[in-house]
Parts: sequence; structure tokens; C-alpha cells
Amino acid sequence: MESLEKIRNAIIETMPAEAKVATEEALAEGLSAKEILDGALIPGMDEVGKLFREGEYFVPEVLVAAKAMNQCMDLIEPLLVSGGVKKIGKVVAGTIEGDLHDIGKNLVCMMLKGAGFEIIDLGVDVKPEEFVEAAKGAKPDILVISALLTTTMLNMPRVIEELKKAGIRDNVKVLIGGAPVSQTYAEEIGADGYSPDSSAAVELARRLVS
Ligand code: B12
Repeated sequence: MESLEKIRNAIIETMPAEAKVATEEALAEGLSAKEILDGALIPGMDEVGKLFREGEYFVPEVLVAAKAMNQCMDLIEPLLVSGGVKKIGKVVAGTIEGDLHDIGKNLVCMMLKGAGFEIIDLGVDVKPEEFVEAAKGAKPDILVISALLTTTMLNMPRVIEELKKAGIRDNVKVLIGGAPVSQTYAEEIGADGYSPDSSAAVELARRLVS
């Protein structure tokens, strides 16, 4: 589809303004938020990742592509998060200490919000102690922790250790994700769940609170 192609290309070519206009056009044509997400935004960002890996793109290009992606996500968010959804649980989310990647975490939050979860987003570079403080204060059902770096994923088990130290490990489910994370890793560190993407994360979160 032409409009999806336009959005995808604008992300790859690091043109936030064009990406935004193309997303507005796609919405006006009646494409759904999910079609735009799966057919343009995620494939566009995947290609940017490939170009970065191959040394074609550097951090500045990736940052502008991320800005384009975020602007498009802002436009589709109201459609993913329809009003009047019954609250089914509370989530505290964040990207783990040392890690500044937030696109995936934001997407997971957006989808969970759409499914009826109340979201408290702690942002990026969140220390294990901060997750625990938030868990004590807000009493969420689930902690959603994201990591995109093989180095920062190693900080994830520290959250679980800190929860145990605080005596509240059994009060909250820990859901982890991000590109380098796996089901095996989740089991290894004693997390309650892992999902490869935001749609699967919603299914799992629903199961965890049911
Ligand atoms: C965008 C990006 C950046 C941007 C981030 C902007 C932002 N606001 O997020 C910037 C430019 C800042 C950046 C910086 C760096 N990056 Co970078 N970055 C990427 C890139 C291209 C895309 C990531 C992304 O947003 N993908 C799109 C989203 C939608 O996908 P996602 O994050 O995977 O999320 C999905 C799932 O994983 C899952 N998910 C995510 N979180 C969670 C959480 C839970 C609980 C669940 C259930 C699911 C879930 O659901 C999401 C939706 O389906 C990746 C390459 C790639 N293909 O992944 C590299 C990548 C992650 N970066 C990399 C690197 C090396 C860096 C830098 C170290 C580069 C440098 N030399 O400075 C720095 C580190 C900065 C830091 N301290 O964090 C490497 C990591 C290598 C590794 N194995 O550790 C990658 C893989 C690129 C590569 N191949 O080399 N980066």
C-alpha cells in the first residue's frame, strides 16, 4: 500500500515531518493504527537498525529516525487507546538502568493502556531501586522492564533481587522484554514472563492479572 510505503521510507530516510504527514494521510484513508504500526513503523525502524548495524547509519541518523517513529506513534496512540476501557490492572514500566532506548517500551505501554491497564511510566535509565520504590508506592500488579542492550539486560535481575530484599517480590509480577531478552533469560533470572513484542505482551499481562 502506497501510504504505508511513504511512512516507512520517511522513517528510513530520517524525515520526521514527512513521516508525520504520511501517517496523517494513511489515517485519513482509513488505515487502522495496527496496520500502520505493523506495516510501516516497525518495518521502517527495523531497516534503520539494519543500516546502523552495517555502519551505513550512525547515532544521529538513528535519533532522527526514532523522532520520526515517536511522532507517528503519537498520532496513532488515540486509536490504540480507545476511551472508556475498563481498568484491569496497574503497571509500572521503565527501561532499565544504563539504557536510553524507549520506543519499544513506549509501544508496550501504549498497547497495555489500550487494553485497560493504568500505566505509570518511569522513563528510561531506571535504577532497580527506583522500580522497587515505585512498586512500594503505587502497588502495581505488574512491573514492565525493557532492555535493548546486552550490557543493560544484566541489570534486570537486580530489580528482582531488590524486590526480594524489600520483601515485596510476591506482590508484583515482573514482565521483561526487549530485543536481546529471551524466554530462557526470563526463566534464568526468575522473572514471571517475557514477550517478544507488544501484542504478545498484552496477552501475557492479561493472563498475569487474571
Ligand atoms: C533507535 C535505536 C537507538 C536510539 C534510541 C532512541 C530511543 N528513543 O529509543 C539511540 C540513537 C539513542 C540509540 C543509542 C544506542 N544504541 Co541503539 N538502537 C536503536 C535501534 C536502531 C532501534 C531500536 C528500536 O526502537 N526498535 C523498534 C522497537 C519497536 O522495537 P524494540 O525496542 O525491540 O521493542 C519491541 C520488542 O523488543 C518488545 N519489547 C521492548 N521492550 C519490552 C518490554 C517488555 C516487558 C516486553 C514484554 C516487550 C518489550 O516490544 C516492542 C514492540 O514490539 C536498535 C536496532 C534494532 N533493530 O533493534 C539499536 C540497538 C538496540 N542499539 C545498539 C547500540 C549499540 C546503541 C548504542 C550503544 C550506540 C552508541 N555507540 O552510542 C547507544 C546506547 C545508548 C544507551 N545507553 O541506551 C545496538 C545494541 C547491541 C547490543 N546487542 O547490545 C542495537 C541492537 C543496534 C545494533 N545492531 O548494533 N539507539
